[in-house]
Amino acid sequence: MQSSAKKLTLCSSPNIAFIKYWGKKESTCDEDRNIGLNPSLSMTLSKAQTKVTLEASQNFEFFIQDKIASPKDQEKISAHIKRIEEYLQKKLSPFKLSSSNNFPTGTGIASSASAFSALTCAFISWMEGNDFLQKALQEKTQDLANLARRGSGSACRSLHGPFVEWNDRSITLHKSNWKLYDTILIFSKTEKKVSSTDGHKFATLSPLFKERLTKVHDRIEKVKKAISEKNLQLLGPTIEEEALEMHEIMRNNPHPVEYQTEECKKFLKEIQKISSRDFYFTLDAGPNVHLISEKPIAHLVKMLLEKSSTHAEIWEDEVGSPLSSC
Ligand code: 2P0
Repeated sequence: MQSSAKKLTLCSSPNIAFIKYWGKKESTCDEDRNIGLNPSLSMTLSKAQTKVTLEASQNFEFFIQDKIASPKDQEKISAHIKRIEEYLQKKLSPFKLSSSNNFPTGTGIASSASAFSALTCAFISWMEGNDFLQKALQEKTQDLANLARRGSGSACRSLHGPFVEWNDRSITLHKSNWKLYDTILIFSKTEKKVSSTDGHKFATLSPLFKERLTKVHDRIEKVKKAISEKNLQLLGPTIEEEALEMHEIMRNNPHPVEYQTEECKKFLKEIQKISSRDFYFTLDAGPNVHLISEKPIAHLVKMLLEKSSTHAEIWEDEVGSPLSSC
């Protein structure tokens, strides 16, 4: 992180959920926004990043990917500024905000998580300085998680790493030096047709949703055990089951949504044919496949793409800590 009186730059990475936040509690006030109906657990990435720069200005100005933010995004950012002002009990002095991702946005790499994690930290640091922010991340962990969560639920898991569990209004950090890689196959860069916010609402309407809630607890325990034992053979099948179930809930729904493209489905079929694997897939709300492994596998992935006659851009990422230097 770099900062001076006039300018501050800060980066945060997305996270990939091993156990998904998909379906949220109803809320009647901002404090209750974006609370999952079940606990979730994710791995924070490191190479994909949202970079936020704040520079002193006469007025608040917001730019995303070098363009003036849309009215909808302006509204979301303004609401977040208000949350931070309420928390710090002071008005933020005006700034020009520039936010940019170094990875494709809205395609299944969770850009809202890294964006609202970065914004939360940047706004706090803008007013109180980096030392205050670093201390708050350690000593006011839950306060900051709840602020980020109100911007976008999954953002509370991007404030820390390497593995973060989120349950209702609190997060638990799972420290580990397990080196995991996430090789992301970008089958489509088209923005998804149904936003996550709508997807969350639809999820609870699926006839499969109630049963899912009975299974999540066991799965999360398996994932925690796998992390503590560095046991990929336990982690892998659990996260695959979880990802496939989430996509089934999306399809089997009064508002059916198919996030997977034909190429994505074809590729998934191809890898499921492999009898013993040392890499496992998970999916976000999009057509892109995240392959989790203990070593880099881009060379193998290229061969598998050829074998299944599918095409995808490859993004090689790995487990990381949050707020890494930009
Ligand atoms: C997750 N996703 O756990 C799940 C899996 C997508 C699929 O969290 O409405 O962008 O801003 O709270 O955090 C995407 O949902 O939704 C998400 P909001 P968010 O990562």
